[in-house]
This record gives sequence, C-alpha cells and structure tokens, in this order.
Amino acid sequence: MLGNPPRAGYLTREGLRTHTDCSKPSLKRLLTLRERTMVNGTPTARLRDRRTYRPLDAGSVLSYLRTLGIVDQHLGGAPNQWRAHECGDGNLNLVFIVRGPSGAIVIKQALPYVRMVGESWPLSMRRNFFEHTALREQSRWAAEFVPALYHADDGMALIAMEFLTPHRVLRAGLIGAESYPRVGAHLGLFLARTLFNTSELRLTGSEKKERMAIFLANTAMCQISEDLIFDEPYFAAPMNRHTAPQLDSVALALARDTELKVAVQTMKWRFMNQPECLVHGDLHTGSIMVTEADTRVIDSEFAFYGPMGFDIGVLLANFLMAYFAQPGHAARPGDRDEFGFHLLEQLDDIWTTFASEFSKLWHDRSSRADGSLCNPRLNLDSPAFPAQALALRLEQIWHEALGFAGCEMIRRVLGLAHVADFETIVDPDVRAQCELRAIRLARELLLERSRCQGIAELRALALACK
Ligand code: SR1
Ligand code: MG
Repeated sequence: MLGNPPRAGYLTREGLRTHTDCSKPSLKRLLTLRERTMVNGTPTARLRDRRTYRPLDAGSVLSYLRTLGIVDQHLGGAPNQWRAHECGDGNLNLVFIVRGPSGAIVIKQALPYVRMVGESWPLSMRRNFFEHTALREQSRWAAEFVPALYHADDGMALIAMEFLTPHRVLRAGLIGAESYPRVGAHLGLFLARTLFNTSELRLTGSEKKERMAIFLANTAMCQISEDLIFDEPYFAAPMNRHTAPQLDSVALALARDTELKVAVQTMKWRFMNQPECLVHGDLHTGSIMVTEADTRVIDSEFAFYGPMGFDIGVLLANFLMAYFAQPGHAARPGDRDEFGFHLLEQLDDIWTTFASEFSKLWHDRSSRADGSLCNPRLNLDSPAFPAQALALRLEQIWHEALGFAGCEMIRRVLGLAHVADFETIVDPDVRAQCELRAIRLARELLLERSRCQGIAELRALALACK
C-alpha cells in the first residue's frame, strides 16, 4: 500500500471499508465524465461539453428534459405542461415519474452513494452505464420482458425509460396475495433467452470476451454482492440485522456452522470465477414489474458475466421467501394457503419454462451456428451428443441455482438488505417463524443440493419445511 493515496470508504467495525470504483477513477473524475448519449437504442457516443453531474429533483428534472428534446414524443404537449415527482423506494437511486398530456416516462438517476445507508457509503455512478448497457443486451434477446430505453446520459448517470402502467412491483403484489398466472413462464423465457444468447452457446469466444471486457469493470456492484450475499451474514458485520431476540441463536449458529460456510464460499467462488453469460445480477421480485398479462424485468445495474445459475437461484429464492411469508400476512389461519400453492406453481413454471426454452434454443441451432460451445457440427457423427450435453448442462445449472437460492434466502434474513415479504409482518414472533422456515430450507439446499433432483422435489422440500 506504500504510496497509495487514501481511498474513499466508510468506517465499519473491521476498519475502513473501501469501494474501489469510488477512488479509481476519483469521484471528481466521475463527476465530470463526458456525456455519452443514446437515442432509440443507438449509442451515439456524442461528446458534448463536459457536463457536471448533479443530482436532480422534481424541478430540475423538468429543466433537464426541456433542453433535451428527446422524450417530448412520449410526454406530449408543451414542456410547461409536464410534471414530475420522485418515487424511488429502492436501496440505491433516484427515480422520477414525469407525466405529460399524452404519456409518462421514468427517469432513473444514480446517486454517488448508497441511498439506503447515506453518504457514508460512496458508490460508483458508473452503475448507470452498466444498467443501460445490460438493458440493451437483454432487449436484443427478450425485448418483450424489459422496458424500452429512450435515452442514456453517462455524464448525468441517468436513463429515461418506458413508464410501465398499470404495472405493479411483483413483490408488493405477492405480499397482497395478487395472482399473476403468467409471471413464472415469462420469467423462465426471459432467463433462457438472455442466459443462452449471451453465452458461447450463441456467441463466438471472441464476441463473448469483448462483451465480458465491458462488464468486468462493474466491480463496485459485484463487490456489494460478494460482501452482502456470501460473507457478511456469517459474522457480526456492523450493518447486519435480524429479528431479535427471536433469531439471535440462529445468527450465532450459522456463524459457527463451518460446513455451511464452506458451502457458501463454494458458491462465492462460482459467482466470482464463472463468467458464463450476462446475468442480471439482482433478479429479486422487487426488480420485476407485472400485470396479469405482462412481465418486465428492471434494474440491471448489478449485471456482470457470471454463472447461469445465479439469476435463477436468486429468483427461486425470492418466490420461496414470498411463499414462507404468506402465513404472516394471513388475516385468519389458513387463508393464504391457496395462494401459497399458487406461488409454488409459479416456482415450477419458472424452472420448467426455462429448461424447455433453453432446450429449444439448444436444439434449434443450425449446423452453421456461430456459438463456440457444443457446436452442432459435433452432432454429426454422434447423434446422442446434443441431448446428453444439454442434460448435463441443465443439471449443472439446476444444482448451482439451488446453492445460490440458499445464499440469497440467508442473506435476506440475517444480512443488511431484507425483503418486504418478511419485513411487513408486524408480529416479530410470527415473522421469525416465517424467516426460520426460509433459513432451514436454505441450509438444506446449500448442503444437500446434489440430492434435490428437480423442481417437484424442491416444492416438496418447501412444503415440508416447518
Ligand atoms: C447496498 S445495496 C443492497 C441490496 O440492494 C440491491 O437491490 C441488491 O440486492 C443489494 O444487495
Ligand atoms: Mg434494484
């Protein structure tokens, strides 16, 4: 460290914790990044005058849009008829809804720190660049499941996107026992198409490496996941919290559970060392907007090249937590049972649709396919090859997803970032019971996942978790 300048960071019980992207490049440099713009999905990389980053508010977002002339068609009327309000309820960013006489748009702007913690935790605003870059890639393969992107401004660390209406955040809907019968199948399609087509099953080795090189720089967001998902729930990290005193002994038991910690570190190893495809990186039910007929995945700022099982595991975990939380939202004992079964059916749909679409994409490749992995030319003298290679790949993804699902459930109960499914259960004894069921299943998945052969067994394990 000799000669290194002091790094931006925040103080924790372990000392100064740093976020590398905040010091390299310096915050000052981040604040004066030249603007790149993008219109209608086409990056123009137009270099305007240096534009100093400034966080917007409900008034200045309108002034910003008036000078832009890009979103007028979506809002209609004259700029003085536009209205904006800030509605961000996530952990990190500012989110504005801007309405005009004929429509509305969403402006999402990164803050230079973690919103849920405050300025003591600086965070690279480059996350906004990774979000719109990932969104464009996802829309190449699964356009119907993501919002349309209208504009991106890297200097201001913001994007303008489609306002989804009458959509609701999936997590809020599930807490309210609202049924979205198509969401599981839609998410299965989204996962299969984005994961397959951004891997060497679709791309050549060099195409994939070029794309990977871009996302390798999303170090700040990866570090958050590395710390929050795989490490901090297993020691007394200063920002951890749990339902206390009910789960005190559980937190202590997990911190002492060597076998479990080895299993979690195995998953962290995969998270950090398996750049198989572009993953969303934070695919929980708060990153999904729904109606009964439509499903859109948002918030790709954690995107990176990682293991195929990661997004699937995080998503399964969030449906499982929604399931375990249901008794805590019941007005009378048993009146959420039916909805609980519906959630397990959606869980089934996610995996079954993923596996079937992934298989279809696998078999549909022509013998001239460019993908470097399992190229169909290998099928010629070995007709059993494609089915056997596919079956093994799906088995690996499945078991890996179960491991990541276990990590996600534990961190949402014992770590920093909790889920509203449990948090909105008012009675702490009831909440702790629901959370404990999730922890029990999570531990079983991490330690015994090789014995859980399919989605029917996962459903049975969830039902049996008392
Ligand atoms: C400090 S950010 C905490 C969590 O919020 C995001 O949605 C991710 O899940 C992250 O782990
Ligand atoms: Mg988010």
